[in-house]
Amino acid sequence: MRTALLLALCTVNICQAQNLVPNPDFESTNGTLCGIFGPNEFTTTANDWSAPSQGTPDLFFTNIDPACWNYQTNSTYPGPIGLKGPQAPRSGNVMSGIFAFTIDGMEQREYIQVPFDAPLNIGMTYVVEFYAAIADYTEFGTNQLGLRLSTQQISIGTDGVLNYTPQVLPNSAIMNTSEWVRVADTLTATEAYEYLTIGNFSSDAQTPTTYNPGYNPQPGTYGAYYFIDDVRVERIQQPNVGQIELQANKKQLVKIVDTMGRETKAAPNQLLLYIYSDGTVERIVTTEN
Ligand SMILES: [Ca+2]
Repeated sequence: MRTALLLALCTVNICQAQNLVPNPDFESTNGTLCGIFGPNEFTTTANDWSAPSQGTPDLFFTNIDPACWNYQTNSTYPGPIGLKGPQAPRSGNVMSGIFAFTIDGMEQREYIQVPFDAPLNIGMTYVVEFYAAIADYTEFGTNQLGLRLSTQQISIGTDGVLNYTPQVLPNSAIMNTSEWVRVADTLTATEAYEYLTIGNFSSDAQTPTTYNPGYNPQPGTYGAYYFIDDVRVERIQQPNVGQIELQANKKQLVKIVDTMGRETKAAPNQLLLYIYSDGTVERIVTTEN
């Protein structure tokens, strides 16, 4: 019976979880852009996403001229600005990249922000995740690359620190130059969040840095730079068996009929109609044997 009830509820809405982040993989863009991104260029190029500060996030493409600074994976751009290092997007042809930290004391940050397709439901549980890869040639890594959920857009008019507490942080400094690292948590929504922002929300003094052995000192390779791809906020399919049985127990089963209306007994692997004392009817196929 438990399996049957779960199946019945599954058909209503529990099994319809979906990623609430539009353009979660950065593949939807308003054309391509060759070069280092200036003010507003991330916002005008990445559909749905925006830069919430004067920091200038980048997009990296595999389908642009290899001589572009932001071509991946092996740009032939000669300088003078240093390359970040080769990294294939985790998905498709496009990924984002942000400074989580620049030069100690400068308090410079880059952030990316996106509105959800629909607000989170208070009390519901969600998986919240993004993938990050440290740029091979960057000077440092950090454990402060986080994700902030908010009910409203957050922004500042400088390239400084957004002073908020992120709900999601990595367990340790992200230092893996070859593999994408999943930064994720499972959260129960306490507010009807409508936005997420990714970046470092701590001051320079509160940002531990770990030296990256692959650091290639060039203009623009100082600090901590991370590639970002594949962002997800999705309600967890977690039928709460206790709750379901409680709901089911409020009403009494009157009878079970088959699709021809003949009263029958519960049986596996066929569609049966469960008729309850409150007039409701559940169409149920059990998988129990
Ligand atoms: Ca992608």
